Amino acid sequence: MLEDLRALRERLCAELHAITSLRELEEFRLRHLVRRGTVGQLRERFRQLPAEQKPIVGRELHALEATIRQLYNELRQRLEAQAEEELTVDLSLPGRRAFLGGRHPIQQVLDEIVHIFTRMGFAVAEGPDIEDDEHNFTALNFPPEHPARDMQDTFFITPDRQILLRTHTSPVQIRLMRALKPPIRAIVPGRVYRNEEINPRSLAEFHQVEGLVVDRTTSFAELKGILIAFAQQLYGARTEYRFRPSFFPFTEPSAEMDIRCFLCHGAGCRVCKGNGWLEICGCGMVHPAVLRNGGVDPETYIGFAFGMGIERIVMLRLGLDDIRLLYQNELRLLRQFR
Ligand code: 2NM
Repeated sequence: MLEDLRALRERLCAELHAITSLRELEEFRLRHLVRRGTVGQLRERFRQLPAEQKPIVGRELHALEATIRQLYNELRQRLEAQAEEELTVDLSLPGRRAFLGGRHPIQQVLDEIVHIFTRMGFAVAEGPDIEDDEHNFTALNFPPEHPARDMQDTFFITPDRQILLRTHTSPVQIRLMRALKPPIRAIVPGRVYRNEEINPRSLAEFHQVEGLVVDRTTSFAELKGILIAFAQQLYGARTEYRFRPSFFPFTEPSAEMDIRCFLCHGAGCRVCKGNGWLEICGCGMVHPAVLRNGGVDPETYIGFAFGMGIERIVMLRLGLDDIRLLYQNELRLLRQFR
């Protein structure tokens, strides 16, 4: 039996040596280390030995069992530690990129316009969205019965129609003239409100940038020069333009600036509605009555002003055919224009 025990020790050691998983190790335990297993059967044989053989064989059997159990326990600890390591995070894997968002297309165009004008020496001014009739209409030379003062066009806040949501950023220009001594050279970006039907081309809330220059010596020629420089920076250095006579209550004379349609280059298309030109900006020399209402002497000072809608520029640039797309916070759209 001593020979058998030595052979068995060799075999079990070799088996343990070949084991690489906890599953195989458990199979080893069930095969050899339980009462009905190999070791259990050896004990059974040991009991039936003649008494004089028992001391020697007993010592050998005990040594075999102790050795195998120790090897078994060491291997088990090692495999368990290894399994745990496999479950933990692999820090060397690349991370998942976070979506950081970005500036809204309207804000991007606003920022770009503000940048072009600040490089030409303009300051940036802002004012309240809630205004009174005096700043929004009266001081700007709108007559009492002007259609803009109609409920259909303006959101009034008080029943007497004295407090309202500004319909343009021009009331800020009145505030500027009253607060500052000329020369004044400022642009006013901001949100404006009009009681309009909501459809693919118009919303009741939108954005404008207006500009105001007041100085002793300025001119319609300087107004044109500034708007041409602006248009060629925003739309491209070779952009063609034209000025057409127009009318606004707060400027005289007044004009509208058009640029060549960049889609059809004048041939006529869907974007320019067939006439080859895109209307981008209104402008004019500030009416003497408006200068006076702003506390500026029209005998000493000359002013010019201009204004443009931002959403229209964004739509032309991005090729959108529905203004409402800009206000749906639709990430599939916004992600394309970061
Ligand atoms: C426009 C077109 C023409 C304008 C006039 C003034 C003010 F206050 F100085 F009189 N601010 N903005 C103006 C002139 C705005 O927007 C289409």
